Amino acid sequence: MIVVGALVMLAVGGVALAKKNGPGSDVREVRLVVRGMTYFVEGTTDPNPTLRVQRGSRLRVVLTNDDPGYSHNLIVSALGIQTPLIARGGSQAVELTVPDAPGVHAYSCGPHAEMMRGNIAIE
Ligand SMILES: [Cu+2]
Repeated sequence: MIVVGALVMLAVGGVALAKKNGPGSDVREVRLVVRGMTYFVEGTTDPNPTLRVQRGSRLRVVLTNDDPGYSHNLIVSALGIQTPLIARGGSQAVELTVPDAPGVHAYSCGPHAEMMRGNIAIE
């Protein structure tokens, strides 16, 4: 069950994650939007931001493609994430349990990894 809660700002340098509070629900959601061959956290302007997540937590990542003419995906090999390629206007969600081990891992877009890449920091 998912209950929409308040938007919570994490540590400085991190990103806004929507924390969903409710009975039996502690999933944090990060919403990524692709524009101009670049990942953004929805509602922010920091390109290819470092995504900060808590070890052992439940995480939902929603990727939306708002980039005319190009299909994109999201790959985080270390976390076993690989979405299908998404055409403009499409979106895909993945939900996972973050490993219970701090570390920094790369994320990227398969076809455009040279431009579309960043880090996910498990803290
Ligand atoms: Cu791409």
